[in-house]
Amino acid sequence: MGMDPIALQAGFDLLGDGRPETLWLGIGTLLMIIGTFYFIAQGWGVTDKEAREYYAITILVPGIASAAYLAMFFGIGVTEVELASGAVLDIYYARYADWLFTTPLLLLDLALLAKVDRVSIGTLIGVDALMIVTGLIGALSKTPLARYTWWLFSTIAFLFVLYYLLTSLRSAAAQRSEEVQSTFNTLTALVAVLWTAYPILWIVGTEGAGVVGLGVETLAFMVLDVTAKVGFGFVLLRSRAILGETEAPEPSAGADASAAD
Ligand SMILES: *C/C=C(C)/C=C/C=C(C)/C=C/C1=C(C)CCCC1(C)C
Repeated sequence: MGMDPIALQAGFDLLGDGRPETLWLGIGTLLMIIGTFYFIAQGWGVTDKEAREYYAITILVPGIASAAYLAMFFGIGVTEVELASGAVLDIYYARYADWLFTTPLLLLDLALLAKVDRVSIGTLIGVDALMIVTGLIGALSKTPLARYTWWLFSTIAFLFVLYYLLTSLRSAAAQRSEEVQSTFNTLTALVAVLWTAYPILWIVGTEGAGVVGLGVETLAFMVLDVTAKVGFGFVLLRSRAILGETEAPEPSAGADASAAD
């Protein structure tokens, strides 16, 4: 079993089942688990009510992704799609299950920072879910026309999400403290750049034109996923922006919360 340059480029068949991309899926699993436990350790003992909300949401994101990556590593959540041309594609659909839950949670973090109302949160998350589901339909489609049409549908939904973040949410965030504004702007820039890479990778990768092979594509999705989840959480949870506006206990909080630190 020599490691020729091509094998190095595409990954390494760790499980011996003919899937060299398991190297990247295995590394992705480890990094997501490390991120999850790092955030848990960081959040241990945090008492601020608002901060705890951000911790709960942000810990769930790499937690869910750990499960999806581990499943894909073991070959669960992957299916063969036979195209009209006769070619057969390996589609890791577990990604879409991961993204269907994790992208709304990431957007929820931003919506909480901006303090927008429930209708705005619902709209943002609804359009985001539409983006993921239409992407999945595209990945499972059999003809190039169908695949590119669903990609376009999903990409339009994505542009709505981005537009909403950069307009409504951004102006809502502008009403809040300096700390919140700067964290919101950093995270939104991170999302704008990283999330834009997903539709591009999909269309040049095996789901689209096939310019990029499955090994390189799996590696690139892994780097994007880890940065968009663990990197995002790292920036958010280190910021003082997640602390409640007043440290004073609410009237209903009970006697134990009234002792000032
Ligand atoms: C942690 C995972 C994240 C942040 C995933 C984000 C995924 C996207 C922004 C995916 C977008 C897609 C399109 C806009 C069109 C093609 C299909 C998708 C699902 C790759």
